Amino acid sequence: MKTINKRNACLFILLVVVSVVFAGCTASDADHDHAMTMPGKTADNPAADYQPAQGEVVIEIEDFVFKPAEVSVAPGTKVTWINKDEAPHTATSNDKIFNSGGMDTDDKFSFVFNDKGEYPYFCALHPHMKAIITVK
Ligand SMILES: [Cu+2]
Repeated sequence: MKTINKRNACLFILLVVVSVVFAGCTASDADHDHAMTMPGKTADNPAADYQPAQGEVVIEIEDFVFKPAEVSVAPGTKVTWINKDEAPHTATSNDKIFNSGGMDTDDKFSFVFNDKGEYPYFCALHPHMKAIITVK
């Protein structure tokens, strides 16, 4: 009887240890999943702390580059630029259809593209920064 109790106690401790280890793993996995599925933090969304509306397209300005530089959208799509650089930038349409004006760090500018066509644009402060929106 005494032996069995000892054995049961050992099994119980083993079970507790296994449970704690398992729970620890599960908890950290859950945290990891949670971080990965938080809105605006998915890998293909460059704007980590911005939560775009459904169908909205986000273009991040980073390291003096529009990312992505070429975007195709359906008519009626809202496009939002976010400046992630320390330096100010603009999103300025070649054809003067839209112009963000100067955007400081984390500033945003949105434009809804209703008409099909090609909309090349650049940064008025750094004209070598070029990109294009295609609406089709
Ligand atoms: Cu710029």
